[in-house]
Amino acid sequence: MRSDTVTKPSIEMRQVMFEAPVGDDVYGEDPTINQLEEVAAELLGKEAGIFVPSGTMANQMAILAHTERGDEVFIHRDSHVYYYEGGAAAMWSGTTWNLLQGTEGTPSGEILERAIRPTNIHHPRPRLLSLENTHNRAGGAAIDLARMMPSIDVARHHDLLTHLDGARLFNAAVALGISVRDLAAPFDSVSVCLSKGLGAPVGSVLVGSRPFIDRARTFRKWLGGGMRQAGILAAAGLYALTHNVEGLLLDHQRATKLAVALQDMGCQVSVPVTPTNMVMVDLPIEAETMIDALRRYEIFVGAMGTKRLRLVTHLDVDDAGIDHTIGAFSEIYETIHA
Ligand code: TLP
Repeated sequence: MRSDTVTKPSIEMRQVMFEAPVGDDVYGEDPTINQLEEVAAELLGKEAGIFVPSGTMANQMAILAHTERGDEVFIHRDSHVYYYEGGAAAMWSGTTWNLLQGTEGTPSGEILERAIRPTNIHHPRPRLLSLENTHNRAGGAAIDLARMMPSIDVARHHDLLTHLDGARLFNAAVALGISVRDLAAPFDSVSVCLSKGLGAPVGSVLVGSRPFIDRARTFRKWLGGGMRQAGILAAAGLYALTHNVEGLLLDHQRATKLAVALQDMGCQVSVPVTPTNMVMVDLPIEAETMIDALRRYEIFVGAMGTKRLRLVTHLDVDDAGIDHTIGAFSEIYETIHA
């Protein structure tokens, strides 16, 4: 339960990977990659898509393709792009970053409005707003359009472009009961991951307008992300998009069952407005101590702060796994309180 990135490809997924027609994608000749890029773009309501090895690379390419050196990027201080990607997008693009606040990783229109300075030789050119859905550090919070739109409207008013880190956009769509296409609609570009809850071993897709994707393709090459017969991987992504979206609901239900059981035994669980497949637990002890204790039960979880744990449900966590985790927490908490 460290992450939904740990899923192993199923036998059926491996079978389609085995059978995938392939070619050299740097020449644009891999039929399976071409198909995945078309399917993803269509699904997300954009003109074109590009297959990349990771969500991190997709976000870096988006920021590179939207900006010029010296431009200003507006982003929440808890966003994955800022917090967990080594500062890479700022480093490659030479942009300056304005870090925003806001509940569940989402700045309000007012917060963004206050952060944008007037056009003036002293200020960088305000250029890009980057948001995230679901929001990882906000505990997998799915953010509906009503909460996304105020800052997007402000961004548009100031001629800013918009990017969405939609690593788990399918989780958001399932939790909110709205299509990924609708959630993606207000954004100029969207990155989605196939290798998280959707269960593919590798891969993300970045979508946007045709000229934007053409430009992003150059940056993928720069970053070393031009792969060759990677249709084997794209086949897993296509399988994931066809077979593994509906099942996300089960992951969410299991996360809720876990959250409720932990709350009932007195654990401090922080629950987002619209939760998905993550459970954040604030502990009375150091997270590392709890991680070691859970490891003895063969339960693997990660820290999201010195005293905060993150547990993530996914395809490879079943009901028995949830029950086992609840039992382990109960025993460990008894010893803490003894
Ligand atoms: N997140 C990972 C870790 O890096 C924290 C995880 O286990 O959750 N955007 C978001 C919102 C993400 O959560 C992640 C991965 C990425 C981008 C990056 O994806 P990859 O790992 O494919 O580069």
